Amino acid sequence: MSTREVKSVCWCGGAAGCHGGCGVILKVKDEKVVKVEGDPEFPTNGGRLCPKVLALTQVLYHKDRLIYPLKRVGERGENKWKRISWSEAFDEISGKILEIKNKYSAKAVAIGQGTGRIYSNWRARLAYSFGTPNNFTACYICYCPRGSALAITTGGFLEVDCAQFFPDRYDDPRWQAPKCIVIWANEPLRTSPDGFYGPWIVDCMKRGSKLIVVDPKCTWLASRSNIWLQIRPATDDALALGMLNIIINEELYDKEFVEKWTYGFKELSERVKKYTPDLVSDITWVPKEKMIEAARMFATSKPAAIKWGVPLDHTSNAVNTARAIICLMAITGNIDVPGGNIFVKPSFDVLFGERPGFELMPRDVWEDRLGKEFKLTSFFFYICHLPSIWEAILTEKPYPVKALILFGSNPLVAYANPKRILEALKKLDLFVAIDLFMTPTTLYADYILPAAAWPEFDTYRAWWAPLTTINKAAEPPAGEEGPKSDYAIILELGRRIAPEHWKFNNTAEVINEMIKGSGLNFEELKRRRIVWDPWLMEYKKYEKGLLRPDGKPGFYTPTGKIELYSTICHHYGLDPLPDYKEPVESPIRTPELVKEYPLVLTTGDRTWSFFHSEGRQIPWLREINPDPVVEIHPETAEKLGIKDGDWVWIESRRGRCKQKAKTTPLVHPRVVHAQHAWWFPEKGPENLFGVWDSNINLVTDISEFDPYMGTHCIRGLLVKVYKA
Ligand SMILES: Nc1nc2c(c(=O)[nH]1)N[C@H]1C(S)=C(S)[C@@H](COP(=O)(O)OP(=O)(O)OC[C@H]3O[C@@H](n4cnc5c(=O)[nH]c(N)nc54)[C@H](O)[C@@H]3O)O[C@H]1N2
Ligand SMILES: Nc1nc2c(c(=O)[nH]1)N[C@H]1C(S)=C(S)[C@@H](COP(=O)(O)OP(=O)(O)OC[C@H]3O[C@@H](n4cnc5c(=O)[nH]c(N)nc54)[C@H](O)[C@@H]3O)O[C@H]1N2
Ligand SMILES: [Mo]
Repeated sequence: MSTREVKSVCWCGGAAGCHGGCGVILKVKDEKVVKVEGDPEFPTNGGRLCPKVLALTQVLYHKDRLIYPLKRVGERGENKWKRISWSEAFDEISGKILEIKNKYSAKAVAIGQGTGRIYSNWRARLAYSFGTPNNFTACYICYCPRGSALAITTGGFLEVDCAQFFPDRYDDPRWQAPKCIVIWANEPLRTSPDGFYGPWIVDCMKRGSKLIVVDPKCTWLASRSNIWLQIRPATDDALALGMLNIIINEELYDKEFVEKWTYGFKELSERVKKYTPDLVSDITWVPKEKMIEAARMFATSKPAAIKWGVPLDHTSNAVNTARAIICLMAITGNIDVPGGNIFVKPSFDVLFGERPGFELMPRDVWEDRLGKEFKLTSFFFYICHLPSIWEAILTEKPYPVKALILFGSNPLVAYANPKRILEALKKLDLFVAIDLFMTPTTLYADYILPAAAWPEFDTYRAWWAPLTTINKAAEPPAGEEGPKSDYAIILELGRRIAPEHWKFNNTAEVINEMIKGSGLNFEELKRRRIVWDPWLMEYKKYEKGLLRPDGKPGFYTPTGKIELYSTICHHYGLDPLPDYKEPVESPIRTPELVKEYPLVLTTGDRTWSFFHSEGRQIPWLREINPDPVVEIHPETAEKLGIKDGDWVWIESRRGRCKQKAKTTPLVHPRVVHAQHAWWFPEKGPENLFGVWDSNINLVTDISEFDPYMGTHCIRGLLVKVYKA
């Protein structure tokens, strides 16, 4: 048979879960994908692809891929399974869920996932429609803190304007390249996070954008920046407040914008007074002169934009850090202007319309979600607080949680304090995992349902992007009996556990319902391939009445202005102004620990080849990054008697793990960068796939929570490193 081509857009279920949305051409032969190429005509990536997508065929047809539904027959973790049919699986699982609901309540069933994925909204709808407020995602430590800070401060979401919403991109006359881009705690080239395709930054540099990079490491972008601020991990809050101090003192802010469109400037000015360049330099290790230079350059280059990253969410002061950075965008008048930080949303609101189902959730039940004390989990994302679930399982406080329905997540490697998480998994009455591969986490499930990968089903994408279709190119292995899309799994479970809300005959009907805001059905959309939302092409939407449901000019906040002083926080009794807090242990907060633990740890800088814990069994990807790597400065290594390539222990007060030292002058002499989410498929289930060997989350902290959001420090902690 000849080879046919299917044009599509890649996403998760196949080692490339990042959120960029690249156009691809899939070559299909005998109902199998045999090759993937970048689509040169697709406006997002223009033909470029990363190694994770290029390895697609090794993922789809890997010998270890889960093919059939499995039911546990041995002890938890013993790896003894029985193959069952899909209908047995759905009936047994839903029967048990309903039993638990009857015995306890719907709250005793937690339904959630890891990072944001293709099916996020349907999956959340499953939880709401069933009646449990315990809808969780990794989002509580990823984007949600920054997103909620945006929501309460500006009423919407902001992203750097790289002409991504114009069909003719950089050639559109309405667009202007940012004169300055601050890359703050982000490595977009490797990560393309949150609907943003990282290489656009390089496209802008070619069009004149100058860079300021805030990163403890000299990244590729830092090495090409005008100013690189080599910050101590987890002190970004202090730096942002210090830059606000300089910009306000030197009167470099946009007076007209501040006057007309912001609320609480006076209070903010008072708050940042104490964050003098000298103090902030002592806190952050950033030389005072460089900080002043960066503040001046950012404030006087117009337009300027800030591209931020997830390390900002990884402290116990995440929301305030984000709010301080949003204040920088706002007081310099860079909001929603060409080349600034522009308002974004899913095209045609296809994700935020009626369908996601929060309206199905009774308010009093919602108010009883786990971790309800973290008020900002209830803005836009409507999630509960994941660490509170583990505690509720173990302590039955404030009420018991007996069942966990877990889509696409590997908590035993991805989250802090994993040994406690394991105790929680073992205590469940029902644990269902939906995944493509057996992992340390799925090993403890009662049922494992095999998920299809993105080339194996039809769906769509609209995350801060034009509306596009993701097109089925091939059957999953084993056809009908084999993996099903998460959509199909959700629909089948929904039909059984919340039938009144899942009256769809098939997934195609649900998709049409979800995209109806575009005025198209899936088949029409597929023919168009890409549909641009005119709302996303407008600038200064706040002047045009495009941001508020009442159609009035202004922002969708209680005061109608950008709230530098947050009335919502005030209402909740939380500090309405951003402030600084040291990480839970640090040279400043716990100086007594420095003697034993002299180095500052940051974790999780993304690699080219892996998406979190995925890809370790994929030959092409593992070849690029065969071992877990901790980066350490050559002088520090020498003092510790460590040579490049040595296995070393990284140890905090909480635990230790082993990684391979890579000496590099690109990191700060007092900072080490450790990779996260390591496990070793080749070590086998009998050794729990080596889940405790190199797992940096044995070292990270969960003892102190951000009062707004419940984040905690997985960066900026104190450690010692020694030869193993
Ligand atoms: N290849 C790949 N891509 C991914 C992912 C993946 O696992 N692999 N994961 C996806 C997900 S879910 C996310 S959230 C995003 C995250 O993607 P990013 O936001 O880019 O986050 P990181 O790669 O963790 O870190 C970015 C940079 O922050 C620096 N850094 C570390 N600690 C600090 C700090 O305390 N302060 C400052 N200023 N800088 C710091 C690091 O040196 C690194 O250069 O990537 C997404 N894309
Ligand atoms: N120390 C430290 N820890 C961190 C971070 C850090 O920087 N440092 N980063 C944190 C962040 S930002 C995040 S988002 C979390 C991520 O945490 P998780 O989302 O829990 O981590 P993943 O490894 O992405 O888990 C993914 C599992 O989902 C499966 N999967 C992939 N695609 C699909 C799909 O389409 N359907 C289904 N059903 N399964 C799928 C994969 O096979 C894999 O087993 O980790 C966090 N953990
Ligand atoms: Mo993330």
